[in-house]
Amino acid sequence: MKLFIYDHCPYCVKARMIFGLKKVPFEFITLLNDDEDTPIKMIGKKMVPILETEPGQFMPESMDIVQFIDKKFPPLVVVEKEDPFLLEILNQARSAYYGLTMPRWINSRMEEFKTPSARQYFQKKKENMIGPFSAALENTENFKMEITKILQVIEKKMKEEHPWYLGDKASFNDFHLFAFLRSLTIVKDLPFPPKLERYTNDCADKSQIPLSYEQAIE
Ligand SMILES: N[C@@H](CCC(=O)N[C@@H](CS)C(=O)NCC(=O)O)C(=O)O
Repeated sequence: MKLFIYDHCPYCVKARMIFGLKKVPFEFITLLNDDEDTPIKMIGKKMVPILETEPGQFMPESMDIVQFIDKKFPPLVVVEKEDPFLLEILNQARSAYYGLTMPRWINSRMEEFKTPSARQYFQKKKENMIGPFSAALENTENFKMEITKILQVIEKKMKEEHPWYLGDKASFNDFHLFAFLRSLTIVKDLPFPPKLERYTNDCADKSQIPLSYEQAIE
């Protein structure tokens, strides 16, 4: 099976995670960020992740992909539960989260940004959403403070002895939370509280998705 992704994309992280957790072999293909034709031909819009379930058959939507792969390769490993509190917290983090990550992603070594036109495409599109990247970079310290507070709130919800957000089994929460945390590893000097740091490293190992610490940007 082929999974079409961008490396930075948190939704793609959710889809990649289930393959890693279940050790299901797959090929992932990183599209250039300004390649509109490939995804539009597959699913009618420019959006990833996209899973090619059979040759010529395409499935969009990260959490649909998670459920599809979990069911296709038993036993089930994911509890289909979401904590409304976590969803709310992640939602509150949105502007600081994108303000920190988006202007850094285009300067990373991620494959979807390897051409100047791919970087320009992303910048133009996302600046319409969050405003100028230069202003976001200037606001780094404030965004970091906001995210730090949010990480501390999440840290309090994490139980030391449990590997997953809800306990012993992975749930939808872990897909949302790990995708969020992995994105933030592109930000240099944004320390995670200890339980969350262990959780992030564990999820990365278990799902075989590299973090971005090595290419973190100030
Ligand atoms: N609901 C979708 C959202 C996917 C999504 O928003 N993907 C972003 C990348 S993170 C995308 O492809 N946006 C189009 C673009 O960036 O041009 C899912 O969960 O898969």
